[in-house]
Amino acid sequence: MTSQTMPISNLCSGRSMIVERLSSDHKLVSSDFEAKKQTLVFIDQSVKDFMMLMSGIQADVEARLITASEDGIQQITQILSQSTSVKNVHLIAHGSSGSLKLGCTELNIDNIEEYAEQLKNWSNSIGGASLLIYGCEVAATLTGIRFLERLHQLTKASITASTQKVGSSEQGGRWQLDYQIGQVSSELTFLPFIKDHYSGVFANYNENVNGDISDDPENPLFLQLAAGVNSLRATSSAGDIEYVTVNIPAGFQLESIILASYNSTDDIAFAAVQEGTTFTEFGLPSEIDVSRLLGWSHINANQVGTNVLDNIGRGAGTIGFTGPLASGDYTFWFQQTGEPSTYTYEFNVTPIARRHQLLA
Ligand SMILES: [Ca+2]
Ligand SMILES: [Ca+2]
Repeated sequence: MTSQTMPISNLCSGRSMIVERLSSDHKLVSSDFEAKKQTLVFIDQSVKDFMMLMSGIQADVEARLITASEDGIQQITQILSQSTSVKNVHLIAHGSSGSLKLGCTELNIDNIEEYAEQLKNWSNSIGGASLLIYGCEVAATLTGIRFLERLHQLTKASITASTQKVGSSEQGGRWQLDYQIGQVSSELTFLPFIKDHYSGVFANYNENVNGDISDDPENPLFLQLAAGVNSLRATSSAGDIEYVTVNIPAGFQLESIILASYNSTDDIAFAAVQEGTTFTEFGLPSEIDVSRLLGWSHINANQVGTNVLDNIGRGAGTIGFTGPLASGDYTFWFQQTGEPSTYTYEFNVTPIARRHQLLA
């Protein structure tokens, strides 16, 4: 099973108070949105520094936040239904080949027909207009092109997207979109300081697109986690190991790791974690010093849809932990020693200080 086939409701729970407040604050600022604004920008709350992006939008452009805890397609459909003179719509969200993460849903080649009615409604406001998709590699591979062609048929919008990473050049990204269906004239609507100072790229990690995750415990793949859902899709079998360092930014916590999919005939995969940017304990379980692990757990299909972070924290003989992981660097070791297994982990990052403040 892939994440595309997961019931959408699994991910759309727990409306975030802080996000709701940010969202409504922004609506107050932009309550003068009327027909005269012709460009509408949707920014998914899970992209890095989304508030910096919101603040970097040009004055003649309307920006709306897609909140992480709700169905993004529904949010966009609702806002577009109130917009009659839009000429350009920009979507800024995490992407991968033929896939866009919008709120708590992922719109992709496998589920686009489930959203066909809503996407057809978009054509009432953006039919003949331009849809600019700023998500990494959405147009990459034949899958990406098929996805965009179907999106074009349903929305009747001209579409432009990228075959490459989008965002900071320091992260290998670029701001120009290089794939186009129909005539698209609009430029990126950010103020110049965003291009100079924004440090993120709009990507999730998918081994099918981005390549095998590092087998070297001293040089793991590095992933900068952002607020919201960060997904990691990997395939491993005998001999293939995935080492990945994640950074949880200050002020945020890793609230959960949901096993979103697990495809294998073999149920003995596992996950382990240590603090820091390398993994020091590797080898057969009998050879490693388990007491140096922060935690570990077997991973199997029965855990799909559940939070495996809790299981990892209860690993026998480890340092152990309960509840969310605080900000900092952590290195994960994911492996399947038997049959080829494809799995997707979703790292859910939430703000801490503000949340405590709201609950107090
Ligand atoms: Ca690997
Ligand atoms: Ca792999």
